[in-house]
Amino acid sequence: KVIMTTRKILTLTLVRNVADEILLGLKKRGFGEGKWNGFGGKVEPGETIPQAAARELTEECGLQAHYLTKVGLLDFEFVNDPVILEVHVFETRQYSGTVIETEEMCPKWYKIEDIPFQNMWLDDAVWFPRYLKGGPQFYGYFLYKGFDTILKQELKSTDLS
Ligand code: 6OG
Repeated sequence: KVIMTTRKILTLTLVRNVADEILLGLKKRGFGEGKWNGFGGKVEPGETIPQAAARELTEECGLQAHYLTKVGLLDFEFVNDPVILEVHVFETRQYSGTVIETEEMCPKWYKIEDIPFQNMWLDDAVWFPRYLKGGPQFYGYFLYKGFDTILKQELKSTDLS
């Protein structure tokens, strides 16, 4: 049996402030509703991936990123779903603007030790510690069955160049 898969390219941006806190948003609607996450969404035609990351950040929390660093790449598969989500993870520490609540997200700064993993995607508990440690870029693969079970996972260092 031949199974065709398609990739959906998404961004996910983590904002760090000078106090080393991280900005997360509580997703108010759509995919991942009710979960805390970084900011991001689908890359649109004619747009580069970093452009999409910057646009989504502004749309979802009001901030303008002046500098985005690629920190990781995550692939998500769901059992019985041919769509693979390819999520490009960025960090910004240089940004301007005022954090605002939007239709999509309710943003809040978190101290590193208070990150609400219980109310986030399960994969976050796996790759966030690696991200927070700094160091090399990471690649993660997660096979979900539904939204609450991870059947397979992989996390390794990589060079996204
Ligand atoms: P919209 O569909 O709202 O973008 N995203 C995930 N993030 C984590 N941490 N884990 C997952 O596990 C995710 N699946 C998707 C990518 C969805 C946003 O949610 C992220 C986008 O930033 C399955 O446009």
